[in-house]
Amino acid sequence: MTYEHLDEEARQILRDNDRGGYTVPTSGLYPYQWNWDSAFAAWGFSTFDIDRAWVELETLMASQWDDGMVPHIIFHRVVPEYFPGPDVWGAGGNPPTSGISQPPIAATMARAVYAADMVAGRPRLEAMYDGLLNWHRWFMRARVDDGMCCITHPWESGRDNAPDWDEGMSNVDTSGVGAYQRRDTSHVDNDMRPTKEQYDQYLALLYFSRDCGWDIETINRTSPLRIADPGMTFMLLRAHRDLKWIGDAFGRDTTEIDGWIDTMVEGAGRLWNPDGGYYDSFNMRTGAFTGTLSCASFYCWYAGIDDQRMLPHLDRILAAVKYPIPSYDPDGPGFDHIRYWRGPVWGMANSQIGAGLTEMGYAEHARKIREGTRAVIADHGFAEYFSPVDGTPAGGQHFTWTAAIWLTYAS
Ligand code: 2M8
Repeated sequence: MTYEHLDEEARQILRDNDRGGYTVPTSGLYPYQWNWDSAFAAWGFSTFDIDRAWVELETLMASQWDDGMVPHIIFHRVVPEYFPGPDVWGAGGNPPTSGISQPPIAATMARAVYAADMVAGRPRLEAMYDGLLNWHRWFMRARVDDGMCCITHPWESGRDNAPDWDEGMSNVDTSGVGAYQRRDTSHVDNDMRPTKEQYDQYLALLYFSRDCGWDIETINRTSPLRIADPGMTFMLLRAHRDLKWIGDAFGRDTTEIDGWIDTMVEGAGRLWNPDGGYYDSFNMRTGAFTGTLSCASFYCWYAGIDDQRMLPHLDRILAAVKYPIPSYDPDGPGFDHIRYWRGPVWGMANSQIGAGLTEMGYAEHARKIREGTRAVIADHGFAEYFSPVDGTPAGGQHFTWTAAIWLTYAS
């Protein structure tokens, strides 16, 4: 079966969501530049407009903070459709930005874009290297404890309302949050989004870090939330490996990155929950695993860790759902097939897990995931996410990263 019409639709989505130098995830619901969405967008653009692919990454890196952080949202043109906007974040910047980061996949995607443009792209990749290195250095200083990458806000993980954060978030004091007007639920059904209680917690945490003046040391010491996330850990480890590859290609000394890789391979091992028998999140404040098997648990292969112990979980889950891979274990107590990061399928996560499986030689598993990703998009369109049970398209439509991974991975 050919999907030429869908290839063209996917390209059109990227063009439609292009705001000139950066791509919004979808109009209305997410009207700004998001960090890891942009990296996926660059990968998608690399299949048909290589210059535009580089520009996407260059625009992202242009908003890097002096301390090395690359923010999770860049508010290029302030609009009323999204809350919380730059006034709430109070994090400064020109254009203004949020005060946290997001999964650092830009080095991985820069390498992928370069693979499509190895001659003309060489100086553009080289120009990006120092910024990426500084960002990774920031992560090692600000977020990595004992080799595990921690989040200080669920928004930093990209898996906003994953059950991983439930217990940690229940300790966040929301009494000072006050009244506010959410915008997301005016674009999307309530039952596909985080709850009001979770939004209160997101805001309370945001205010907490803002009141710390976004100072890393103060936040590290005092934030009520600090959870080591297998998703962030595996993606950062993967990105370190890709950054090292880039550095080596330009004859840079990559000894520092080698050290990070060693540290994080060890740290990743600490995220193995022996009771559950899977990679798990770990609450640094309580010293306990969160007991959550999620799509992030399957990122081990993507990080270059060949761990066969995760395969039985994958087999069980592949057999349990119509479309792989649910963002949270369908047998878990917090599973909800339609509510955002508590169960739905995310095509971009599949592309990462699938890449890891392919690289580790698990071709049959990789094939199933790719075919399932192709089927859910072909059957239900370019939605933000989908029910793993029946494919119901959910969240925003005409979605950038779904279009991007269609072009690069699923079609
Ligand atoms: C979602 O997160 C934003 C906050 O960052 C939101 O709900 O307002 C997440 O799915 C995140 O991973 C993603 O980058 C963002 C834009 O697609 O939306």
